[in-house]
Amino acid sequence: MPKFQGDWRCEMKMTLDDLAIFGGDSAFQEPLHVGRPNLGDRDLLLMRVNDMLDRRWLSNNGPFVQEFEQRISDMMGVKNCIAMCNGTVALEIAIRSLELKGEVIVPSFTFVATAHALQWQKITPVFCDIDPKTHTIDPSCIEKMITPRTSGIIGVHLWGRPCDIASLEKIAASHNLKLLFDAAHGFGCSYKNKMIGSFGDAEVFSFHPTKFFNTCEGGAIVTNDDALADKIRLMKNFGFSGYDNVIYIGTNGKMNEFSALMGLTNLESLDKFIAVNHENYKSYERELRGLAGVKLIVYDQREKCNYQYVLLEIDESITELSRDQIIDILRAENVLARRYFYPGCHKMEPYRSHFPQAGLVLPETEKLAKRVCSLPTGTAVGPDEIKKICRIMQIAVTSAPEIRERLSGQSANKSNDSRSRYLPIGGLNYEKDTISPL
Ligand code: T4K
Repeated sequence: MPKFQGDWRCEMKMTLDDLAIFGGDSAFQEPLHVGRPNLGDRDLLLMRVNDMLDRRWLSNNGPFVQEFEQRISDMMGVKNCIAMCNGTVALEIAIRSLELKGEVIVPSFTFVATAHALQWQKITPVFCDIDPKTHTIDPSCIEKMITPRTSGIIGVHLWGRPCDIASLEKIAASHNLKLLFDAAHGFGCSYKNKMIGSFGDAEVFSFHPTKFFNTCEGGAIVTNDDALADKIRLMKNFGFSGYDNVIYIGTNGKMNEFSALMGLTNLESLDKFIAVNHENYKSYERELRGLAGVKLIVYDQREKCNYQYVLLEIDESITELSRDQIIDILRAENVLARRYFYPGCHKMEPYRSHFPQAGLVLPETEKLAKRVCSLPTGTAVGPDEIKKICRIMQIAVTSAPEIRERLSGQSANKSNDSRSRYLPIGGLNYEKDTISPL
């Protein structure tokens, strides 16, 4: 049985038999999730809750929402912020207010909400490949996808790393297309030293609990276009312009007062959240350095960054273990690593039925979707947990041939047993649960 050298504490795993997937105790008693919410000062939060209750003003452009919108505008250096009930509805309203129609070019490598926000309004998402270096939409692939039906481009600042905004602006201007950014991951990040939030015709944030900054549920559209902002304000409130006067078709996209006060409170701790994320990122970088076939994504040190995603690219041809095998090993240890954003929107319904050949023009998306693995970070983990997680990865990768052999023995033995013994941790059957049709 191989032994492993290095600096580990007493609970550190040392041999293959220590791995939970082969019968050892799980490294963590409680699951370590990707996307645990960052929470600000509880006393301040409760004081604001009391204010809200005293005022009995719970929604409909209340004082906390107004204060929240002003704070975000000031932070981003953008003229208008319209707070919303979540990022998906914010995307839908942004798309509608920009009068996008026909076809819109989007990356397939994103959370499915980006594509759904279009499809929901009977607009065809045309999936574009990504630049493998940045994971964001590849501007050099866009022009050949433009048709007479194309009305816009949506770039996604994935993992908080900005798109190649300058190139996208150039393409949009030369083809008279609208440019919208899904900035769900981009809160607190910058591009060329300007905060994300003021680019394109509009940008959309998500403030979901899994995001670096949350308002329970929430989102916002930010834009420097005053006329567009007026339209968005109407649309998110049924089209009401004063009592009894509806001047536009609208929906209910309003943020409520609790979300806004949660946001105001969390905003006061942003620097702390970033510092923790950054320290965690540096710990992962240190602990994984030199591990062949495992690459941690890099953030541009010249820019502001929220370090919310500790994302690995696993090159199976070097690790000799697939990304999924490594995730299985981690999950057995209660480290609930995720495959964001496998398998790519084009392989989810309804898109895979609409465009069964889409993969042919998405080679980088398909390659990356098989490699990514997102690890826990945020205020719920620290250096000790990270050391343990990385130790598990080291054992896995340095003993790949033996692990593969044991895993294939296990799956042979499992043929009479419908569920793996470590599945109850997440209960996830990847292929079945993640791409089952509607
Ligand atoms: N565009 C992009 C690029 C996005 O990433 C998203 C959302 C959107 C648009 C749409 O914005 P929203 O409409 O959501 O505001 C999650 C989120 O539901 C989703 O908001 C997010 N992206 C996406 C990346 O992740 P799941 O399926 O991973 O969520 P779930 O329930 O598995 O939670 C993830 C982990 O977080 C779990 O391991 C547990 C932990 N967690 C979660 C919640 C909700 C907590 O510890 N506490 C919590 O309250 O989709």
